[in-house]
Amino acid sequence: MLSQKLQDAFNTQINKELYSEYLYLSMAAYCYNLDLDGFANFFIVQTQEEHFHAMKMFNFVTDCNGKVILKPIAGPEVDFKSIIEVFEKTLAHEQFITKSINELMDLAVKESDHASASLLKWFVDEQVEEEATDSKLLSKLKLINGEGHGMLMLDAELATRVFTPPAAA
Ligand code: OFO
Repeated sequence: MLSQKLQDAFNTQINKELYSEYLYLSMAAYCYNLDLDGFANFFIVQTQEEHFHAMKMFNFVTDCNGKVILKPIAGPEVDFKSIIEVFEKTLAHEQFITKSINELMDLAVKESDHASASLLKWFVDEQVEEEATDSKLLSKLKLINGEGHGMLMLDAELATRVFTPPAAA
């Protein structure tokens, strides 16, 4: 049984995960408009991951006999200056999500809610991976200055990304 405080915090986090899905869909659209279909594919896969994150929390709240309360999803940014800016914003967004997950974990620990803490451990680990992926891509983009032959190689590499739901999910 979730406390009211934890239930509210999970519902807020579900909204943030769904907003993340929406933000990355907007970034995918931007990449398609530049004919960078591989980069677009990277963000489409990211939307699938974010949807998975939201549903993982959705299922947890309902399994705990809690009430999922879906809030309005804000409109994401639609105009970007460059692909480098897109990845700067992606990394900044993931850092914001990491902070949010950590605060949720702090609350679960404070309330000695072991089930919530166990679920959130998965998200803590996932955020390390997400930030590392975005940070590496941003570094590569800066190395090639977001242009030229390097961009085509990176685009081809990102075209191969596929969404693989974690086995235990
Ligand atoms: Fe991109 O992260 Fe969800 O949680």
